[in-house]
Amino acid sequence: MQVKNPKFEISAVGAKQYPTSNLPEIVLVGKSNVGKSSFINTMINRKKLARTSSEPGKTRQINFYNIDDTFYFVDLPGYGYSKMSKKEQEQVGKFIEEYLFNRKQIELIIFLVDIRHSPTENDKLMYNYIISSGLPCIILANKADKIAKTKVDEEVRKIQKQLNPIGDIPTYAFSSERKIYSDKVWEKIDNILKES
Ligand SMILES: Nc1nc2c(ncn2[C@@H]2O[C@H](COP(=O)(O)OP(=O)(O)O)[C@@H](O)[C@H]2O)c(=O)[nH]1
Ligand SMILES: [Mg+2]
Repeated sequence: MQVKNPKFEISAVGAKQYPTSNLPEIVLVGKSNVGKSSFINTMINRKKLARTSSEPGKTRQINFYNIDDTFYFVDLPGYGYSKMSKKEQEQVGKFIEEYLFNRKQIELIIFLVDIRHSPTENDKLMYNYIISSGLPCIILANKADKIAKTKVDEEVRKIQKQLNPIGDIPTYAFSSERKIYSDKVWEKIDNILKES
């Protein structure tokens, strides 16, 4: 897809503020700082439409980006930010789960993990929650530019083995710094949108 006019639509702090249109939603899920907002910017070729931060854990809202009135990229708050109090972490967790559980127009979850590390306990909990809700999902091993090119495939396989040993969830490398990885993801999104 050639994105022409992506727009930030709303930063929702509760379900009442979600967009009322029925456009399909493609949702970024992953821990704080894994690169959810950067993913959106890279895919739509805008440096700063989605707010990225070097200070992890800032986002407590659900941000909706309207992509050419065709679908939304939905940027969820990150989980597992250790500087947030337990109570805050619980509140964020509930907000995420309520959205994922109730929102009917979710067509795809893009689950981001860091290619350099094994998935955390929180990653596993979140991934299992998504799979048990029956939501369609792909896994992206992000920040692939941070490791040697020759290691990328092997690390992607390792991450898939850890999260998805049956091997039925598409798992790809990604990097917000390197365009080459985004083609596969666009292909997947285009297919999903055709079917929705
Ligand atoms: N090298 C590299 N850095 C990245 C990549 N994606 C995100 N980052 C950096 O990681 C930090 C957190 O990114 P952000 O998109 O705000 O993460 P979010 O909290 O998941 O939304 C920022 O400093 C980004 O520049 C990537 O693919 N490669
Ligand atoms: Mg973010």
